Amino acid sequence: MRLFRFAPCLFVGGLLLLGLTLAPAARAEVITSATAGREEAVTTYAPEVPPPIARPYNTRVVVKLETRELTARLADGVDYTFWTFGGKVPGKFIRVREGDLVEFHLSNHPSSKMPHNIDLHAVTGPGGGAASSFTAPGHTSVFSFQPINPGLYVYHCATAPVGMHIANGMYGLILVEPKEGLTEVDREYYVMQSEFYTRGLHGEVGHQPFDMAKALREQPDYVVFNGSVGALAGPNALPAKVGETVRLFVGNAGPNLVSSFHVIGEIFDRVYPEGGFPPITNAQTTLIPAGGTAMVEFRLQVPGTYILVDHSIFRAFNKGALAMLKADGEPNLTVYSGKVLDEIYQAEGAAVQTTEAPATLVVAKTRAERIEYGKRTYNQICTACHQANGQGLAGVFPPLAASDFLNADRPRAIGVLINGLQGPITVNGQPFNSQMPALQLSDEDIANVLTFVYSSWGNKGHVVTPEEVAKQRKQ
Ligand code: HEC
Ligand SMILES: [Cu+2]
Repeated sequence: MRLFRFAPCLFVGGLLLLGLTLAPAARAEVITSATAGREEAVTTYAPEVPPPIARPYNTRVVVKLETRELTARLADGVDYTFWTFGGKVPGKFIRVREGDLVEFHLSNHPSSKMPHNIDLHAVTGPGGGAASSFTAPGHTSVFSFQPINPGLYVYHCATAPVGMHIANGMYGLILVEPKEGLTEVDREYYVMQSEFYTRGLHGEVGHQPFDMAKALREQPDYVVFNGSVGALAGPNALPAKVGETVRLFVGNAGPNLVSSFHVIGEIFDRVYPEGGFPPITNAQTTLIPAGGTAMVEFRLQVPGTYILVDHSIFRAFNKGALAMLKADGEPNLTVYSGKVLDEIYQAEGAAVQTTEAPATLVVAKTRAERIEYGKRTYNQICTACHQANGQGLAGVFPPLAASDFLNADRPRAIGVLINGLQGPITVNGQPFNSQMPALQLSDEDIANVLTFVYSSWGNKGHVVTPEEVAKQRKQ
């Protein structure tokens, strides 16, 4: 039965390839004649994933993807000119069934400056489709392939200079569902790691061009999930509920780095290493090669915010490789008492103490700018511990919102930001005895972030200046 349905597809596939060399009228006819058993693929932008494939047979699946070059946000205050599959980074998620016949249409938007193509790792054949899909601006290429091996695969542009096309954002994932399907889960999400090499340092504001020298040295300024710093953090955290099972389709585009993918506070019940089969069980961190994938599954037993990181940890806390999954639901105090903290503390606690001020990247000219830049620093660095609205975390991180400790003594607060803080303190009547690391912020950054904190959440509204911080640093 299956074979019977499938055989005409192969035949039509052959015709299609042949059709490409024919005149336009003949080509149109060949493609329409294939409409029996033909459907258009559902494709989605990250973090969404197309629904599981319900049909128990193979068919011809039409995938249409458009390459586009556009300028968008890489981090707060930082723009980058991305080259994309589908207008966003990462490119659209494609889902097909093992044994289907994929009719691939790659269109390059007329406004593009570059030709582009696609190499899908799910393709068996030289170049993974690259040569057949080489497409000039304002053109469309069509080719077909049969995804023979089930698994989760990376696709990327492979037009020279290949590294540059990938570095600029040209990648995505294609899932080849096994014939028997994947196990049922409550939620599926699409997460893809990649690096960006910018002329300016991490956080330097304005439009940042690609830096080839840094790419060659493999020293990215940004390592991110889903194309920008914070794409999956704070209000963009992935939602879930306690009791649900979650499957993450995780890709690593590189172009250079290997990812040590980890979810802080979760253990992967199952990992499909390298996006293949069968799964392994009970893994904490999974290695995802550049140009590779993993599928990870876990059940949520405890509510809270789970932080997705590349456990090469400076990438997470200093370069952007940090995403969040927020699980709502009832606490389970047996599984987790709420008193013990995961690795954020250890990793950050390992920071080296220093009294030297690092270079300043942005200089605020007005109080409003100080607050704006300070808010960015807060969201990048402080939220992980003091939480989004400065409410802190009972017993672990003191509140910054309406904090009597903060408001009572400004030089002392500046000192906390310069040197970190350790030992017992009392904030708003609650005792804390843990450690805040020295965060190596510049005088300007400390002035900005404290001005922001002082102007927020019921605090007293002081403006802190870099001069004041410099004076404090000398003591
Ligand atoms: C890695 C977690 C962590 C990060 C990141 C962090 N802090 Fe803290 N912070 C702490 C802890 C823990 C304490 C309490 C230390 C103690 O118990 O002695 C603290 C104490 C403080 C205090 C004094 C107590 C209070 O509530 O007023 C201030 C002010 C403060 N932090 C500001 C900041 C700011 C601003 C940032 C971002 C630039 C920041 N912290 C980043 C963990 C952190
Ligand atoms: Cu390209």
